[in-house]
Amino acid sequence: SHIVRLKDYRPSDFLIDRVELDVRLDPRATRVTATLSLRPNPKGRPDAPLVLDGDELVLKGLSLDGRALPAGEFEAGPQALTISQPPRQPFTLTVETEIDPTANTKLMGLYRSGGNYCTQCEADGFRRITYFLDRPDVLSVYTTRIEADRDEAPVLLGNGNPVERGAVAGTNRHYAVWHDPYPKPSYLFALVGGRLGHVGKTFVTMSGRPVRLKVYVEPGKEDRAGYALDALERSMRWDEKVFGREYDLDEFNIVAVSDFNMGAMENKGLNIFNDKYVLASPETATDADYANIEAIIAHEYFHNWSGNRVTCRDWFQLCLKEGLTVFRDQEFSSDERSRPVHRIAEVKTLRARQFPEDASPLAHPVRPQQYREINNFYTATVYEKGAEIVRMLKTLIGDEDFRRGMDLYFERCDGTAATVEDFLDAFATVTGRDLGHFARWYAQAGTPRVTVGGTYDAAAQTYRLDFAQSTPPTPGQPQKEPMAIPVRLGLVARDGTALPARSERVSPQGVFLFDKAQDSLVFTGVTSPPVPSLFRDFSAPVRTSLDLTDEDLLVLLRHDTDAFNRWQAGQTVAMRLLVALATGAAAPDGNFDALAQALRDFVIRDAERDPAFAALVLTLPGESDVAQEIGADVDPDAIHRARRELRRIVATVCRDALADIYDRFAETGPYSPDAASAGRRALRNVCLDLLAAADAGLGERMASAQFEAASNMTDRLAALGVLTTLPGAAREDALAAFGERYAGEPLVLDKWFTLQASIQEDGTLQRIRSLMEHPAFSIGNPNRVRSLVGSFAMLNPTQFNRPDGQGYDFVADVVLRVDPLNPQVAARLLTAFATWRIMEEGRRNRACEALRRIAENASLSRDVADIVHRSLE
Ligand code: HT7
Ligand code: ZN
Repeated sequence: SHIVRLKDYRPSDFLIDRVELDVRLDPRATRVTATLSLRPNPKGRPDAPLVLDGDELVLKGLSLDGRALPAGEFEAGPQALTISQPPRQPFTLTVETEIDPTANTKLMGLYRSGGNYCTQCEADGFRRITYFLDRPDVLSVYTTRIEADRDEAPVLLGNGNPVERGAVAGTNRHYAVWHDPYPKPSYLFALVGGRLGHVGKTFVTMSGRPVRLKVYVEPGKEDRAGYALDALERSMRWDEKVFGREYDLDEFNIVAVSDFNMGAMENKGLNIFNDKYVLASPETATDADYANIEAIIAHEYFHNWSGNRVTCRDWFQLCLKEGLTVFRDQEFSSDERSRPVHRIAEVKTLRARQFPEDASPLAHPVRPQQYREINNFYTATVYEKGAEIVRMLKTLIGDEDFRRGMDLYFERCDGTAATVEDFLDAFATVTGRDLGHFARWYAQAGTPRVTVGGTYDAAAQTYRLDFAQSTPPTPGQPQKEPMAIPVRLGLVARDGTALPARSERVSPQGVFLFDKAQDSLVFTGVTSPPVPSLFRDFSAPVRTSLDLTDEDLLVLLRHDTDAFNRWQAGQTVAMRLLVALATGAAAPDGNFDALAQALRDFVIRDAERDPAFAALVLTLPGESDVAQEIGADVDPDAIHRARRELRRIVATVCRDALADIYDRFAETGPYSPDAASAGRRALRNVCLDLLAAADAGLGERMASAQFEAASNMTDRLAALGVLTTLPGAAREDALAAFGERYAGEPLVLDKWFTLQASIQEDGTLQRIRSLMEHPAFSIGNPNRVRSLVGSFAMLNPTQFNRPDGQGYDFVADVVLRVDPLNPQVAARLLTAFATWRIMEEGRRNRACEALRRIAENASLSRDVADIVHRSLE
């Protein structure tokens, strides 16, 4: 099928300055009349035909400057409307289409969710509403009139500011008119009609303008929307303070819907959210849910500047808005919570999602060069690695120049559709630096590996670090150039004191720019043999091989001033042991005890000071992290056994300390989702989990008691999570009780589906098959499919990768079943296969067979066909 290439970009032949939409909502036959003010683009081809995009559209009427167009002057199909001889001066085109929102199971364009009407237009869903130049570099001012039955849709929302509302005489219908003065691309269009409750407040901006904020939810759930509203207000204040960005409309509305392909959508002035990222109460949401809500509310709000006021020229520039906005939401969460704890969480996500993608057949540059289906490029690479690039830029140029560069970027590019070059140019201008080499991060796929060796010269009192880097081949990029890698570093003496890192090649902020294949750095005046602390705060998205002994690493775990590297040191030692255990390589017995004892000392000393951080230190690398580290011929069962064994050893040595914390950290007051309280719960629940690893009987008793007594969802779910790892009646009873208690709560049942899908036992596939018959499960709802089947594929390495191939076959069957309904959800589920090539031969063959079986299907969507073909390449 057709490939779109960055190098083929050319401006649109026509522009649309104004759009007037009249949308008459009806469950099966919604009428859309679009009046488009068109003109030839001076940058376009002078004699080009006008080709408007469409998708499954039925044309009902067409006129040009008020004259109905005769049949011979245009051609209309479901995918395009072509006028071969359009006027060469400005003209008005009126296009009438009819669409069926009830039949729209793809959840792109106008569709229904829980009886309400809503839209999703990014990336190319607007063409499912009306024929249009559906590309991000065509910016228009929209006026939208929405009409609907009063009973069916008492609430009518659009982009921009409300201008008028009223009754339709002689009917039970009413209408609302919205006007958005800011030119925007079609992907930011939205409307909502339905029965909704709301919570709201007024926000006064930095220049004193009042803005009405509202969060709309299913009626009766208003009491669960308060946290989202609060997070919105905090985000708005933060963006003013940290980036100087003020909101620009009279209203800001958020609507929660229960059928949504992704997390949320930043439509101008009318964000639409997956309700999972809005609704929260202590009884139904965990601490992690609260943190996600805060982050996603902030993310979508921040898009108002990074994405909406400055948008993308074409979809290859997706990271321009997504990477930058993830960076902004990460900074917000770090300021609102604990910075080091949040940084560790970011890196865990990057390693769990982006590193595997970058090492897989689906690897692609942060700015891809080509695509078949753009919806498959909303990836961890574009989002998470994209954010890391912005962070590296800030690390290299410093905080002040970063802010000056951001200001210049917003000033220069406001109201335009920009490129990555425009972004980098702003920083090049304020710093006078050439960022050409740095720009390689956008173009070259794959995770660089940096190897570092250190040599101490006692006589000369010098310490030398030898750096080498290489980036593995990725699809279409067999050879790689060296990257510009910022290495934040320091030196630590073996007694734990910080040593000065004197070198003229290290910036005052402690950053060394490593931008060649090999380089060396010599520190002078080093009075004792140091332990290097490298990539502090994870200063670059690379993998590292350091020639540090476990003993050196335990010095860092204990003493490094950089919290990230304290955590990293413990993880590195644990990873070495896990790899040794899983691959049968020798690991001296002493090392297990050394790690376990270091962790015990750490817990006794540091748990009180920062419980959230302690919880992270006590959590060993996950099974998929170990699989990535091994990298080839992976046996997931061996990794599972290894991790269980190391957990048992650590937990046994730390047992008394863990039990002590568990008792001391018992919840007393009422639940509060703040980071400090969440940190105490996180640590206590990690202790519970480890105690169960040391002694299953004790774990079962403690977890059952906590499950019964819990006063909030965080503690109840954590207890149930521990119980699910322990086969027996206690587990089954608790699962049944939980299922009954939350029978009317779909979002809570999603957690219940996920826990059961994650059980690493032979019976899990059967359990999932039965749960697919559960009344709360629905194959058409993305949250349900992801929580039951997606979790199985992504979070259950031993069962998804069963040696008999049944896990692969099951997921392949579900992909084929979902694809005709919702290609985006099917394609995303299929990405679970991306790691198939690192498996041992037997599993590899089974996975390949399952992929081939999918590929052989004649009627695959473009989304699934694209993923399956790239996975097999
Ligand atoms: N910008 C939004 C992306 C998105 C999306 C993309 C494809 C299909 C459906 C979608 N829903 C939302 C979300 C964001 O990154 O803010
Ligand atoms: Zn985004």
